Amino acid sequence: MKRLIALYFSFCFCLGISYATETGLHPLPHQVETDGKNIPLPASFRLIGTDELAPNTLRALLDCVEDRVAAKGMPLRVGIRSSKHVRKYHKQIPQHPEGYYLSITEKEIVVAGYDNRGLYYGIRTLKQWLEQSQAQGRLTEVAITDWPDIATRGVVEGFYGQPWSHEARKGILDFCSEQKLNTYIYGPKNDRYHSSPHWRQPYPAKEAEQLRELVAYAHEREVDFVWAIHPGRDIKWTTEDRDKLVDKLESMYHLGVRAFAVFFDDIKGAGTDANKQVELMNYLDSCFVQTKPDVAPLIICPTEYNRSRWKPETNYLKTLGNRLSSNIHIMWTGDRALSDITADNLMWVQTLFKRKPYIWWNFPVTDFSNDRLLMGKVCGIDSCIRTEVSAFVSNPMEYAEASKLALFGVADYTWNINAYQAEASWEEGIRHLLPDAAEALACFCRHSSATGVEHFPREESTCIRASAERFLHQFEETRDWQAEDMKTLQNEFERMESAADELKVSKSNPALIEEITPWITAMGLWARMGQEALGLAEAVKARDKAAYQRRLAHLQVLQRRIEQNDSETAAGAASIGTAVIQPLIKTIMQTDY
Ligand code: LTM
Repeated sequence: MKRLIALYFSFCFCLGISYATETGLHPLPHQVETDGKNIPLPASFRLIGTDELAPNTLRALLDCVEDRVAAKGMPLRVGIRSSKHVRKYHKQIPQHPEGYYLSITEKEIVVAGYDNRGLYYGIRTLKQWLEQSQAQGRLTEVAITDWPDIATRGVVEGFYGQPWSHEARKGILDFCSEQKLNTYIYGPKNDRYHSSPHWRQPYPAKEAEQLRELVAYAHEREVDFVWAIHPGRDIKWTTEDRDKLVDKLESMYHLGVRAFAVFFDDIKGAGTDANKQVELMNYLDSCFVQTKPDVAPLIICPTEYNRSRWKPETNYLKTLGNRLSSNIHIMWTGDRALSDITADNLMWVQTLFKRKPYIWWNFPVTDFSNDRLLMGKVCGIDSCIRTEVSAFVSNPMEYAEASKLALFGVADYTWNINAYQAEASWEEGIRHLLPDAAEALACFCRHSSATGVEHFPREESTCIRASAERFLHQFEETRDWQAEDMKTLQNEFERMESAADELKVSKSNPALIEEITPWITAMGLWARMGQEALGLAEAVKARDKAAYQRRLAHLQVLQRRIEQNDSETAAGAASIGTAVIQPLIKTIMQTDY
């Protein structure tokens, strides 16, 4: 008899990451049924239904079976709900856009999508299942019924600072496709053709060609590419500027773009006029979007894009809510720019917007302090987003590879909210990002997750926080401590030092290691500082002046090396361990002998 697999999760232990979901599939599917029966791994597949497949789906299928297609072999039947090839499975297909049914038995493999994208995602899941089976040397019978909780989910490249490179964007689109994120919004603030001064002009030939390639690349991977314009810094509310904006959108349409957004965030002056913004948006809707059958509904990022920016006296948000065409989406970041997404806030804004907000979540973005890497868990998003938002996109760091850890969590959460377990998803994301040194990366991430922003705190170094606090308190009061706390701290500093070494020689994701090398170096140095600082405390306790001076001198050398590493980092510094580790070490160093 079949049993429904419960998706089990482990808790994260400071000592390392282990376990994850029982299925190993990500994002977590909604229903996985298996009797645990193993069947032989097929050497080849006989494909049925390929005559009706959309090109992207066929490409995904061929990528999944690689060179194992043959006239004889395991039947692999594919189709969308209207296809004759999967008629028998019609009842099993979930009635959700982008949903799919996947079944593996000894007789045949079936992937049946509600629609094209559902079928594409089903094939993606099959690929994961087959890869896992290959690694384990056995294939297990299974039936998966699956669909996304949030219809529109993905990434908004909307940060200040160095925009992502063309290659980094392609990597993000690959990642979105694998993790079933269906939206990528292009809107880097420092692209002068997205914002001022050049938003009125078409892209120069080279950039235009790259964007054309990127749009096609996204399309092939079933990711909707949205191009955003940010005209509000110097827009004039004239027919001339309006026509220039339409011309620019038209030029992007010719590059293949079929979805558009207009951002009015972070501007002052004339551009902030709600009535003028509405008139422009409604004009774009009726005279551009509605005249093209293949263009998606518009998106606006308002000037008052969170509750702390709300000025009731201006009636700005009310005007948008009342006057914007009902099919235009309105973006929203929550209570503040950097914010959890709470039920209260979503209910509140809906009454003004007269529609569900399109969430722009500012995590893991670090443009407000890009000396940090936010490598912590995805948390703080109320589960009511399942019904109360029209979309959910996350604004990442300028470090594309490192951002994938948070995006992995966003993909997991927005796909299957009930099953989401922040810690387990974070662990799995780490394994996905750096399989050959996952434990070392977990150690790194544990100490690199504080935002430094009081109203948007994120946990850091939780595995030593209590010991560090107790240690400091007792040390300051009595020049003594509990042996257990000393041991915990020593162990963690040793682990950090060896994790830094391990990360530097890991091979499974060179792009990630290149991006985060300054922070890895910083972790290694702070780990050594930590060990020396504990030695300094011991010298104080033992009243050993010579040892104290030796330790202090070494700490000062290490401090200079950290400063040197900071000065060699493009961001100006590579900050790590800011919440617990640095305060601990600095306080010990400042203690009088
Ligand atoms: O969040 C929005 C709508 N605008 C800006 C972003 O461009 C920026 O990346 C984030 C984080 O600093 N904050 C904003 O206010």
